[in-house]
Amino acid sequence: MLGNNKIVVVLPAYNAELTLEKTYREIPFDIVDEVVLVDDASSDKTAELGKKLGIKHIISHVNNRGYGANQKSCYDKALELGGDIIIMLHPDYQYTPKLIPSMAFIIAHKLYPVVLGSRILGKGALKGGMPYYKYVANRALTFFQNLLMGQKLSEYHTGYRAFSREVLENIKYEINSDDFIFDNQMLSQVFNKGYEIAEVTCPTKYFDEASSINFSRSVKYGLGVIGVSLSFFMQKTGLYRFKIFE
Ligand SMILES: Nc1nc2c(ncn2[C@@H]2O[C@H](COP(=O)(O)OP(=O)(O)O)[C@@H](O)[C@H]2O)c(=O)[nH]1
Ligand SMILES: [Mg+2]
Repeated sequence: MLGNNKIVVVLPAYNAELTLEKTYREIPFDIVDEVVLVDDASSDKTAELGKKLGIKHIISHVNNRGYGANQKSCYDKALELGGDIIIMLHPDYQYTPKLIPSMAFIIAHKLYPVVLGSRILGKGALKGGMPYYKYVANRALTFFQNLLMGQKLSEYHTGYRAFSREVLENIKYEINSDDFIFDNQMLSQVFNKGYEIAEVTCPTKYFDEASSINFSRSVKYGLGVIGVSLSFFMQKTGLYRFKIFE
């Protein structure tokens, strides 16, 4: 708890057996109340390991439904558990759990209702081994998206995100894509509702188990980001109405 806020950490997992324990052990349990692990039909022993570690809330998808679908299960469960502050952390040990208190405090003190751990603030991304093409694409897509959405984030693509309960209750994340573009749709929904987003500098590590998205999936994601940005712009200017922004 932080004040009267129940803190729930959600771990959207896919083949995270090699990194789950390391990630889990660094979660600051002095303030974190509940951990939710959603296993998207991994081919390794992610769910079994979760049980062994003592994670109370484990949801196993019967079929592989995708990263967006995984997060839908995460947030549904976190809300059901009565979470006031919900923090999504990838169980691939790419982002440090040690930032959870900082992110949670910003929300608990009602400074901002959403906080992102940014790899682009500071010089962490390239130093941490982010592939150069991903870095350049990240910067270019972020520039384009800021322009069309009238915002000034350092990046829209981090996998480290904290939300207040109110935000999750007020955006329709359930109608978003089941694929990676879910993340980007969600941030555009947050901005569409007029919420502000804070960012904290976050170190990142790239190693084999922490990064599996290949070039062609990245291209698909990049095109999706352009689509989301254009949709937001058209919605705001009244040119068209999109379901995700209703
Ligand atoms: N549910 C689900 N998650 C996936 C799938 N592929 C990757 N992920 C997860 O999506 C997140 C981001 O993928 P990752 O390969 O780490 O991307 P990168 O770190 O940005 O290069 C990680 O938490 C992965 O476990 C999938 O097919 N289904
Ligand atoms: Mg990763």
